[in-house]
Amino acid sequence: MGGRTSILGASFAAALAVLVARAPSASAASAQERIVAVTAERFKFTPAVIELRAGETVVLEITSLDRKHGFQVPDLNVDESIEPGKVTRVRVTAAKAGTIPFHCSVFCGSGHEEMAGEIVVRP
Ligand SMILES: [Cu+2]
Repeated sequence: MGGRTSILGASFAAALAVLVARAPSASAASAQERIVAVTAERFKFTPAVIELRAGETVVLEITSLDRKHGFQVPDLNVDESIEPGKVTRVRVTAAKAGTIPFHCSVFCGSGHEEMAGEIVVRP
């Protein structure tokens, strides 16, 4: 319904030609897109390693178990706030194999600096 999907071309890392489209919060994944549920809590993401195959599109459905966090993927120009009680969807399509780090971008306490993970793209 009037969904506006912005495509962010991300060629920041030369080895990783990756496209990310932020899914509007109202739009669910389409049939062929795999959904990966991700939780954020002090001071970790679960799963901390998100695996996908090159060329595959996944929709991350991120929820907080406690307080406000952030989901930032600098290489993909993604920085979403993760509000308690809401599902934040981030659509990721990875064209090439590689490792893409992500971390919490909202200070959430003494373990905030360790709140991080990786998207691992298999060939
Ligand atoms: Cu946090």
